[in-house]
Amino acid sequence: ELAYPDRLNCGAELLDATIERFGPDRPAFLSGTGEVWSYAGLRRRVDRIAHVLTADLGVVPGNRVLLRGPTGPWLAACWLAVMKAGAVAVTVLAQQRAQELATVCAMARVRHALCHVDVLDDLAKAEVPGLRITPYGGEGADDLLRLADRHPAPFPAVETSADDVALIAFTSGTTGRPKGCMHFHRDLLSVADTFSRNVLRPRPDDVFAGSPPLGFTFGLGGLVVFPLRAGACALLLDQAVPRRLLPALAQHRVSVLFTAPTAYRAMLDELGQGQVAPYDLSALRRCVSAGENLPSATWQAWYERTGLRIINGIGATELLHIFISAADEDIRPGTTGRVVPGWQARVVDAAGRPVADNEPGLLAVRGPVGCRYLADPRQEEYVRDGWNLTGDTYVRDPEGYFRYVARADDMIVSAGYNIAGPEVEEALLRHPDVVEAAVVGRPDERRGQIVVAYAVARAGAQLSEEELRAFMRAELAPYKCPRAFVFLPALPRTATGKLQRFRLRDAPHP
Ligand code: 3SK
Repeated sequence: ELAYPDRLNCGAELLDATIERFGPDRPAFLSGTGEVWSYAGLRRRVDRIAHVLTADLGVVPGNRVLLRGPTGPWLAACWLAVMKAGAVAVTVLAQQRAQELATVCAMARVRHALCHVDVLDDLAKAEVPGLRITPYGGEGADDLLRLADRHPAPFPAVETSADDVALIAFTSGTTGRPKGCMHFHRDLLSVADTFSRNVLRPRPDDVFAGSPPLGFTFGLGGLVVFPLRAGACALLLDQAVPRRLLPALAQHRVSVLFTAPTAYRAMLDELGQGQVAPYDLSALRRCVSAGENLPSATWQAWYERTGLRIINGIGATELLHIFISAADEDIRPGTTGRVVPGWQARVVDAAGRPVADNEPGLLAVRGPVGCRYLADPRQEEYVRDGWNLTGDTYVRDPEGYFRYVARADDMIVSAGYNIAGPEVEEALLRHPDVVEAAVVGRPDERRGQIVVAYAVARAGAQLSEEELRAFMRAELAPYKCPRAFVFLPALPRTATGKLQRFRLRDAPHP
């Protein structure tokens, strides 16, 4: 049971309390350009920005402040300053365009924005009424960092309540209609004190890195909240695409990696099959995968290539971070893991009744963080009887392991058979020349739906439809085998890397 005091500021806990516990001189953040920020240096910058927010910009507790910029120490410092100032951070992705930003700002009633100069244009074009934009990372006299230099540190954190809203994180899910998820100060600590403390088990000498952006709670947790809570250090890389991630992991002796299955596959491609690994990954001890289902073929290939056992997990923006996972000897490849201590999970039917073990049903979760949509009627669909319905179909086995079946709306019904798209995708990925795969149902007069496979072939491979069809026949029961195959150069994904199957379903039929 997690117990936090009524007065709690997560920014103060992550920074000031960590400094008290571990001292000020340890490294907190590294940047891709070789900067090293100690905890003391980070606090100095955070406190000065908090002074700018409150004294110069007139931000008061509860004001919503949009944060927009490339992943890096300054973006993380802005987030911590907003926390310490008692304001509410509204996080977005640097790739989001004017129209999307206008929607988010209107929904969250954003009045202030701290925006990196490189991505100012789209925010300016959004023409948000009454929005005051403060740029950072530029040369102007009005630049946040200039303004910050004029203020002294320290900044005493605003005494927020544990259940004051600290963060509004937007999710467009895989369907494209944004929802704002409100999270409290205590929520941000509780994900560190459940998944991170109990499953990941970081050490103060760890160096974290990864690809999810800080505007995605997977990245905010994995690259800011978890390392700071543990007194560890995070390498904050802009554009952490697999090609750049691997050399960075070696160069900075990264020990904890957060990324998604697609990136593990792309890194495997980069690592190749040779006897000698092209990058020294000897410091790496924890590899976390979430954001999407991790096929066992990917888990196995990573294990064979690196000797490291991927810690799979499922999380949600609605619930902030990971709630089912397993590490070390508890890992069962092909499953997501067991419920994280501090959380509860079960599999239910459409009426919310628990189904028997080994039966598929909807995943229902509850724990220290709950879904609180910002004025959205979809709240009633997500939360039923106090349980959060994540929209995933899962099976639980008698030993408490949860196995992913599909997103509830990704089940394909063909000639009366229920077919889980991810199972067919896993089979496609077992072909050595397939690097990415997606499977959707296409309406069909005779069968209701047919299975259509979309595949990305390895660069240079001569993979034909006939060969893939024959391969699939050897892998799966005939009713699950795709009836149509489409080769694409890349699959459609959200800015956070999630596969958008609806775009394949809605695309004109090949
Ligand atoms: O959306 C997800 O898949 C996710 C996974 C892990 C942690 C947080 C999130 C939002």
